[in-house]
Amino acid sequence: MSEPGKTKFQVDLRRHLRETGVEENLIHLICEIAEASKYIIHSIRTGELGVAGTSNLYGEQQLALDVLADRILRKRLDHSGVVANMMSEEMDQIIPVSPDWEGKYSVAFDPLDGSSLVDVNLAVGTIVAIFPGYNLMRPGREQAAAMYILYGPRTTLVYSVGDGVFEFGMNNLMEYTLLREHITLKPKGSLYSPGGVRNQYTPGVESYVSSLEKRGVKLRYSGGFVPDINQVLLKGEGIFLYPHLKNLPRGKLRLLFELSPMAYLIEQAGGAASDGKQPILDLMPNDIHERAPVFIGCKEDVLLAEKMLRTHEGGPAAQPEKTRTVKKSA
Ligand code: AFP
Repeated sequence: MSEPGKTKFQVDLRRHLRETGVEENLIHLICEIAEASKYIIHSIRTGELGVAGTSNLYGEQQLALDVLADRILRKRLDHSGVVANMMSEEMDQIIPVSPDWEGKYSVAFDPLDGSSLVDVNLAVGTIVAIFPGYNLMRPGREQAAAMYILYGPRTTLVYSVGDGVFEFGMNNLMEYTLLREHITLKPKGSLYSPGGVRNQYTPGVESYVSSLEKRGVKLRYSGGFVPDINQVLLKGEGIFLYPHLKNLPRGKLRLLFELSPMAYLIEQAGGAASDGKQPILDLMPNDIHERAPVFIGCKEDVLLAEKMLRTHEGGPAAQPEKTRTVKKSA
């Protein structure tokens, strides 16, 4: 990871996006989301922690902060002028914004992932998937961009538009300035974040986690997807898993606005993200709130998980690397 020079270090988000040739509407969208984060920070620091009284479609009590963060982002996206459709974890349907979708983007977001951690003062985040055009129900590989904002001891923003992963930090003027560029993961890590309750692990997952422990890999798990993924990304190593469980066969995390954006960022950093059988980014969502198991982080650690699940739980054998037959030109 190259340490940016002094001038690069002072580059703010909009200037960086311009200088890297990102399309104008996408620049505007990413910057609008960055702006919204300032109001979300304010609501976290000062907001009521009480329950909003409403509940989302999972029957979970919506914390006032969840609802507030959702409203802040929806309003920003609504008025941005560059959004066709949007979808939030807190909503039960896709929200149309503009029928004229040409040159616009559709956004799926988790406004405040891990919100239940705020009242114990742990880090939380906003996760955003950005697709070109009007259609959100497509594999994550088709994203135009993915980003997250981490509200921790420092507020940081990580994004990719498909040309590497970049981290920005919020300075005392509440501007995001460049901290790291082209963040990359090692092939194998020495930390793991095992989600779910251990006695609900299936045989394949149990043997995988035991193999990590035998290897002396350190356990690091905060209960927040954003800080836990951020740790893997910025330490340049590690694996996060929230697997299929005996009591949760599809795992816990949502494909559209949690797994797809994070898988996009981790793959851009040279890592991998799988549901245990295939890349997360190749999954076609059938339902807006579809969940999927996830193994995400260093590529070798993810491939080992897939191998152990095949051994212990069956499933499609690994396809031999297709040898490309080059047609001889006539
Ligand atoms: P909440 O948004 O309901 O707090 O859940 C957070 C989360 O979806 C994700 O951020 C964590 O990785 C995962 O749940 C933690 O789940 P467990 O509490 O079951 O470990």
